[in-house]
Amino acid sequence: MYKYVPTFTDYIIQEQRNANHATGSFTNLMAQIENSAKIIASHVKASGLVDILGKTGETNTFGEEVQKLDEFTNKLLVDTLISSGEVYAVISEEMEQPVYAPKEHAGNYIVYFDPLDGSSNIDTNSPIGTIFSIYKKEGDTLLQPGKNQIAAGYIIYGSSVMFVYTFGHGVNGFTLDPAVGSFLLSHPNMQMPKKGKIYSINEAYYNRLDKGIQEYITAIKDQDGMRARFVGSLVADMHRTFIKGGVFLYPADKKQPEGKLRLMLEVNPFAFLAEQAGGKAISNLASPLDIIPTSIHQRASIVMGSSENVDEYLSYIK
Ligand code: AHM
Ligand code: MG
Repeated sequence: MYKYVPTFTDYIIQEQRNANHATGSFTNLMAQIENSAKIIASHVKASGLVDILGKTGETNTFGEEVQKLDEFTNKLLVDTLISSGEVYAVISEEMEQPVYAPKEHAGNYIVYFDPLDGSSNIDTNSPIGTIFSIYKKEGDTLLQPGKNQIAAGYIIYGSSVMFVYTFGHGVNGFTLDPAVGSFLLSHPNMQMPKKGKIYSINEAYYNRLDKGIQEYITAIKDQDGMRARFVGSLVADMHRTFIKGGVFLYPADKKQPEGKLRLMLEVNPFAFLAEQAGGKAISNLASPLDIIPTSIHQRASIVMGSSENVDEYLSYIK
């Protein structure tokens, strides 16, 4: 029997209807990101072939000169967003400097994105993802605290492709139907379990961690049913945390005193999503969303996931 399932397009149009005074700008911006996600997904799928063709210096099946996948995704997103007419500037993890839209078609949004996070996983066929975070322009600055985000999300290129997204009213997940080419609402109102049995940290850095964090890790190993998982691809590790619960940690340590992950590009979008899914996120005992950023590429420590797991972590640190 036929069952109606809303597509991502249906969903954002509905959002626009629900918003007072919506002009369609945000809907257009989201549609551009969604379309880019589909193009990136098809290239990620063909990445094994692109590699082979790359080695021979040939063009790929699209007749394009072969580029490394992360360079390709970066350029695609920059070009798409800048030409959309909806952005004031874009900031990518792949580029040191922001790119500003030309004055004649500059819009009101600032988009931060990591075009292909976890790209060191491409060679091994492990999941990778795109992360994005959207702000409304306020004055000339690109630096706003994460609590000002109006939307954030990620696309995971795994055994299926999913687009997971919040604009501050819960989190919704859409799965790409490859036959039709549409993202279908498969995970409405995603909520993280209150407590999970998985902890996710690069434990090779154990000896460099603060004592409180070491004690916490040692203690949770004794809990019944506790398991460790670490893909090394933030999108994959966090996607699992949304579905199964648990805690993800990338703390600061002796070698990386600021942590590794980027506040604006990785930490804040996931902190926003985690809170919207009923979870918690903290950086140095406070919400990363309150940090006043001083540079677009600054790093921040992060612990996030199911609320009870994060509270338990805090009880060891405080
Ligand atoms: P990248 O942006 O260079 O891909 O690095 C970010 C990735 C995250 O996806 C992941 O959580 C982290 O780096 C893993 O780092 P490490 O190799 O130190 O464990
Ligand atoms: Mg990254």
